[in-house]
Amino acid sequence: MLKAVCVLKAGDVDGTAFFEQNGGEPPVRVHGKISGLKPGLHGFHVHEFGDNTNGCTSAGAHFNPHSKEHGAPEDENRHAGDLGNVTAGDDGVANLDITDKQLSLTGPNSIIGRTVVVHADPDDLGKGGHELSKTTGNAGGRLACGVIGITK
Ligand SMILES: [Cu+2]
Ligand SMILES: [Zn+2]
Repeated sequence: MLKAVCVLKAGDVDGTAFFEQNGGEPPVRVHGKISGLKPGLHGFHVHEFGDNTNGCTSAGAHFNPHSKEHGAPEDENRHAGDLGNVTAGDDGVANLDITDKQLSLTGPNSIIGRTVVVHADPDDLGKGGHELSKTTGNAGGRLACGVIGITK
């Protein structure tokens, strides 16, 4: 079992995402929780770089090794890093439970050393008709982020 973890912390936002992959084969399961969010949907992505030197901005764009358009997690045409939205309840807590076929913790397109970002606004999954829909899902500012690291 390959395992990785990411701590997201900024301001009131505090979260942990755990990643697990059995034998290097899809899918990757993501679980954990993020607190301190505004109730509702928040875009949730793996971004290209594990660089937080200038905060979450230096994490770059969505991880997109196959040069595809931004999309929903269930779309074939999506960035590898497109994990859709997390949903915070009235208590501001989002429980993560994602099973994804395009992420990997091994090989040339491993997400180890890249950054997870949780956004201020909902990801429109490429379907919002906004000029940013096909690149970012128009998910707004980067609330908190963290680099994905190997764990035992
Ligand atoms: Cu993002
Ligand atoms: Zn994307």
